[in-house]
Amino acid sequence: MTAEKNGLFDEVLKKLKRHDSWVILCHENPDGDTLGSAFALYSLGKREGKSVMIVCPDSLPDTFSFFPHAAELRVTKSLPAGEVRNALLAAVDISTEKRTLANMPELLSACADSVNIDHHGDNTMFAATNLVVPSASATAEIITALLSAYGKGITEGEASALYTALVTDNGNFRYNSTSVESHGCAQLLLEAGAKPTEIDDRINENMTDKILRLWGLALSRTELFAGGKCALFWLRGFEIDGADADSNALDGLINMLMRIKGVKVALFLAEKNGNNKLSVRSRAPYSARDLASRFGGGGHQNAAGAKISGGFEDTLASVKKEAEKYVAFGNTSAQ
Ligand SMILES: [Mn+2]
Repeated sequence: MTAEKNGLFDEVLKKLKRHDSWVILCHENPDGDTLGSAFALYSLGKREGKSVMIVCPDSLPDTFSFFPHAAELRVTKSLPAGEVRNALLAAVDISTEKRTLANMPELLSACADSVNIDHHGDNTMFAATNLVVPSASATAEIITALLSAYGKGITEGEASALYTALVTDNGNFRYNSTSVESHGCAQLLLEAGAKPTEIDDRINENMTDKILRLWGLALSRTELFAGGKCALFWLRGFEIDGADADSNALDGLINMLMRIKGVKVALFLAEKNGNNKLSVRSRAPYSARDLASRFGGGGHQNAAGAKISGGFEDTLASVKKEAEKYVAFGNTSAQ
């Protein structure tokens, strides 16, 4: 598996074995990958009798409440430095220290040691050891390899969490990140007891009618521009709140835009807590990451996002304008 070929794989494995205390971090607005990968690691730590903590700045979406030890997630925006003093800080699926606890600089210097386990190509390499494998379709591939190499097996609960993480990040093996290694990882997880149909029922066939109607509202606003290469829709904060949407209720919605024939760049603007969250998807030759970076964001080549402050209407107009320019001029700076 690719992850094992990374020169830092063994170093991370040694650090996990050496430290008796792990503080595992997830990213904000947590998705299946950060949570499934982190809970699998947390469960291994528990089995090994380590002192483990799993921390996320935002709460656990209901969909993932079947993960092992799900009720033990500590939801907080920051941690007292004293709580990490003797611990290995393990960041899971976090591309930048800005996407997790607010006092990361303090925690990184206070902790006994730190590892950063991730697959984002634009990872800022903020930890002491940065095991970043951009070819992995999910951080779950790296965590699965670590658990296998650790030598204590993978439980059925861990396999279910990791399989969820894997398929939510690679779109059920549809995205171009899907590789031989993704399927190799799935094989290991199925052998360890993961049940694809049960997991799919939990994560994809589990929507409330309110959320389905919210998706419908967004879909009804679909707008094509830039000669049909760009597609966009949007949702206001009160609409999202009115549907009791939690942080993953809108996951996958943007992909509906990519189903339109000829669309190369999809954009979804959602208002959240007075801020604007932009999601971007792309097909070659366009880069979602490049476009998101124009708004201070980042992510993967074909799936990225940005947080944009300012009024909703103005932000929507500037997103459209910037996307139009980007598609017209591509990666050149000719604007
Ligand atoms: Mn991921």
